Amino acid sequence: MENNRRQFIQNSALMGTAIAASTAIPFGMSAAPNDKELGKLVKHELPKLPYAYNALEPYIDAQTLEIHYSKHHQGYVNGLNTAEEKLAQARAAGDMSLVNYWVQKASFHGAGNFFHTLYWNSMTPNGGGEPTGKIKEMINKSFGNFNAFKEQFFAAAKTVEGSGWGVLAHNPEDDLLYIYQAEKHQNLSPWNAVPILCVDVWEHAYYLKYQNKRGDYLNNWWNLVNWDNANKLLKMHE
Ligand code: MN3
Repeated sequence: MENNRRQFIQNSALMGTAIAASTAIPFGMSAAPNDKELGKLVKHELPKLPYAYNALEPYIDAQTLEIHYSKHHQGYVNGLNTAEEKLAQARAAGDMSLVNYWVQKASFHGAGNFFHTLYWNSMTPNGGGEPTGKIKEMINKSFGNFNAFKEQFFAAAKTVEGSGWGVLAHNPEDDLLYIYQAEKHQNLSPWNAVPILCVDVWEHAYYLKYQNKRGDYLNNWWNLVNWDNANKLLKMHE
């Protein structure tokens, strides 16, 4: 992947948008591959957490946040780096079964890295309350009102089967917001919609404090929602 494209995608994840810069060759034209650039890897790094480990107390405890960020998210970053390195080696060796294996690993860890970055930015110690501005307008347009949205988002996040995410995404085709479930990180993803808010419902996100009570964690999570970030991401799509 080209350096500036990777940087863009990294920045996009930081800003919480999945729109990838199109560096593709226009349809019908052939690319002259630059051999020196092929397979050139740039290491992903764990993005900085935008607040202290204890900043989301009492809703998310410091120990959960520290383990989640420094072990789990770091694990996805490491896994993505490994997968891309092994993928490049497998491609160079022409071993298609290994290529297939490492593409799956890169998808899993890449989506994990993306969603965790959006998750940290979907929360803030000064968050919660009702949305204002563009995101309020879009929620009303897409779901009727804030309470209806809240109910539907909660229901979607609570019922993700196994491990995954509750996701609010903007679909630029009809300019509406949609609620999605993502299983693991990469399954059930609608590729035409851009996530602007997400909540982690893997057990590692809440088990120490809430054990099996995912609904209690989700109820408290509303106190942390970073509506300013959602507004910022919506603005990028205008
Ligand atoms: Mn997680």
